[in-house]
Amino acid sequence: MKDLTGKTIYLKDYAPPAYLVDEVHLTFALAPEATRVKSRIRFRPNPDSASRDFFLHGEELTLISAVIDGAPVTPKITEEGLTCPAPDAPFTWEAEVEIAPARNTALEGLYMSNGMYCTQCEAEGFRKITYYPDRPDVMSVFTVRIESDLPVMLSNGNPGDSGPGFAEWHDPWPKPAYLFALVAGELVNHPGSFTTNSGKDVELNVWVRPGDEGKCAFAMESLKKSMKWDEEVYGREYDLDIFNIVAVDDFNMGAMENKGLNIFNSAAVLASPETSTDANFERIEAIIAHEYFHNWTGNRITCRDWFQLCLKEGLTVFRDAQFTADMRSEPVKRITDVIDLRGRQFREDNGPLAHPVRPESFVEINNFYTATVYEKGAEVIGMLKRLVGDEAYAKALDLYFERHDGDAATIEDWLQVFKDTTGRDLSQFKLWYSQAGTPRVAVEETWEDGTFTLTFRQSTPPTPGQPDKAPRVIPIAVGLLGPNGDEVQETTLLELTQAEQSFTFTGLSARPVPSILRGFSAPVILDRQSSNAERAFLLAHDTDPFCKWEAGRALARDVLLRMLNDGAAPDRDFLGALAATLADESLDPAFVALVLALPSEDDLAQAQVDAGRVPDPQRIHEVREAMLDAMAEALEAPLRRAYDAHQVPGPYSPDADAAAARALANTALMLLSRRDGGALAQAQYDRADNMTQQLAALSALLTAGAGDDALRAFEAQWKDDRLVMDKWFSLQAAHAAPDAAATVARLTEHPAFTMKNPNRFRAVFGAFAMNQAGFHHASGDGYRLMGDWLIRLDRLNPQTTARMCSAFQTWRRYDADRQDMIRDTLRRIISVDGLSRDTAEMIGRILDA
Ligand code: 0A1
Ligand code: ZN
Repeated sequence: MKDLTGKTIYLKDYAPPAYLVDEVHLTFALAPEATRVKSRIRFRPNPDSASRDFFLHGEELTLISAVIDGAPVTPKITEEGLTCPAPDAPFTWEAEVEIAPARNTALEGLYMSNGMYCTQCEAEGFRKITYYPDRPDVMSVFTVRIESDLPVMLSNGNPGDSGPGFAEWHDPWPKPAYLFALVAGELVNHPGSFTTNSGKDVELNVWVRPGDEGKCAFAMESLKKSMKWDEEVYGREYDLDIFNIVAVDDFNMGAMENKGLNIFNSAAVLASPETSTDANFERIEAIIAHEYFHNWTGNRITCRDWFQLCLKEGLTVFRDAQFTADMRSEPVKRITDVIDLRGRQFREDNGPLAHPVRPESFVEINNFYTATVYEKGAEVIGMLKRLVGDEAYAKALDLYFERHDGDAATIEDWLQVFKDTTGRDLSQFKLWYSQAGTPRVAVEETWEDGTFTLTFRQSTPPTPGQPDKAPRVIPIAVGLLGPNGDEVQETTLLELTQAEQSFTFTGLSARPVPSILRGFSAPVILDRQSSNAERAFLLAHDTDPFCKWEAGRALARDVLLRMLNDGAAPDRDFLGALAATLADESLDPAFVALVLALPSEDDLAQAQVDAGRVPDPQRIHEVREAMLDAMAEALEAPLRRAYDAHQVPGPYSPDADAAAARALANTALMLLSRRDGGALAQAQYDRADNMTQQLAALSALLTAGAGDDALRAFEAQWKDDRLVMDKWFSLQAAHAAPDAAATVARLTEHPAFTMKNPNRFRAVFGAFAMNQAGFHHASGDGYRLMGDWLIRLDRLNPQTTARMCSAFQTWRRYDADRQDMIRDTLRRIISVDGLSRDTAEMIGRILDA
């Protein structure tokens, strides 16, 4: 394969910067096609570096002038930046460059979205704004002046002078360039305020396009809750006079934690009962919290280099998960996080894109904002907390904040505070940061003379570049149940450190049933031979909500696999266990809904691969559908009762209890609609006054084959709301049908389809990639269509294209025909002239491994 992937950067090559920056002054004269950026930067030689090579990053910039200490200079310019002789003493650099935000479709650097100027600088976007040492270990104080006729002009920090045609901002806290932000446009704000624990008043604003001001209240409340929570739980206060959030429609990710000026994908901030589902509300609350929490874990303590990305992301995801658990239901949050982890991170860890939580090399850092860095990174923190205990965790965090405030830190720094707090040797634990792959833990049990023994064996399969793996420390939370279902051993933490290790429990009067990996205490795959009777027993009796749900899930997987592999009929005992769960009124309805949800088609495909089979996506779809039909038939009466009993009266509220009731009612509706031709769903559709009810009804109508009218009505009602129309697109692309590729092709011809908006592109192609039977249809039409569109998108937006390439990461699990067709598509993409470095790296990795 020809090498299109460009230069590889290695962690081991880290070298400190030659020059540090004390102060930056930036002046922006905004114009869509020709924005002028003037910079005045105070540099000083870094005493910790022997190098005096003066290099500034810069890409796609037109240099107008450059001056050092008042004297014009002529730097040498390459595609990556500039070099220039510089004094071995403090000096002032002044430069002016020109950029064209209106032509920036990559949405990195300074760009325009619906007439509004905005920036995205993480990870390496600042170099598209001006020449600068664009690396996170260079932290500086920024002062910004914006010149334009637009009414609202924002940047980081606190507001300074402003007047007609200009606004100034000053951020007193040193920060790396990736946290720089600028916004200018015709915006309106939803104001609020917060008084910190030490009595400081902070002005809060959510800025949106005119017309969206009615959708800001929930984000504002979420922000205040986050600020309070971080004070109460982590002792962290906000540190500026003002905190601004801005919603933009065109954004590659969810949101960005720029200091004092968070920029959000509008999908992650705008909320109203009519236009947002319960899941949207929960996600918005979590993302607002995530970005806010970054103020301490990311901004005040940042990363030394991009290999340390998990230092801020793993910790911040862990903190936002704790927050959601506190605001809502802890068990439900844990179970949904595990479903997500398995669906995205385990899948990544098991294929050609596998990489350690702290990668050791990359070509394009934007390709490493992954489920592994974020979600597995958060799991690693959860394990550390479990191993050292809550109290030591709290102490270690206090020490982390005290010791590293203002630093650009590393994973070594992070682990050192735990070592210093607890005296614990964390060298084996550190393997979680360096070894890729999901450990498999096999467990066997014996019962002899009143002694119960659990023997664990761990192993991690090879991953790209890492053939052999050493045993890790794996915290395994275990409880034991007696034959009558009572707990005879409460949760205890076993520390597995060897390849093979046994633990015994004595003093038991009868052979217990073990409940293993409680709370999903480690991100591993547990292999345990168990009977379905025992699984049903655990589903009925386990006191640990995660293991209780997991028992039901294992049961479902087993009966589905027997249907797939042996042509078995839907299992009566399984249906009985579901009926018992439905009848148990002591359970949280959200939990019941999770038990009723079957493993995804992708999960089943992976389960088949694990059993040495080649998955047939079409057949998996049919079998899963047959099981859903059987559930609808066997459980009709209790489902109907659950549906009726969980209608939420009164005006819509997004709180956890109301959302839980709707989750169960809508799960019941999906099943009931398989048998009534969609009558109940149509009735719900017609009376729905909120998006959760409306969308669930529309989806149920599609399942019932009776959704055409509702789809038209929905489009007519919501054609002017971009975020709601994304749902309309995505529901159709996700709906499995033999001609799914044709449906998707038709959707791309809809006047509202556009490649320029990442949300819209993902609504169609992201949903299609999740539609296993449609995307992997034997004709190969799905692969070709996806390939065509990724090639087109790459010219506009490399980042989003590269992320979408992961649709192909499981390709080696399929039959030879499908593999050939996918390989052809991947080769077609990688041979495109001028393909981006982002996409080239992704396709190269997917093909090579
Ligand atoms: N740091 C942000 C995520 C983010 C990363 C990269 C971006 O552009 C390439 C944008 C946002 C977060 O964790 O929320
Ligand atoms: Zn983050």
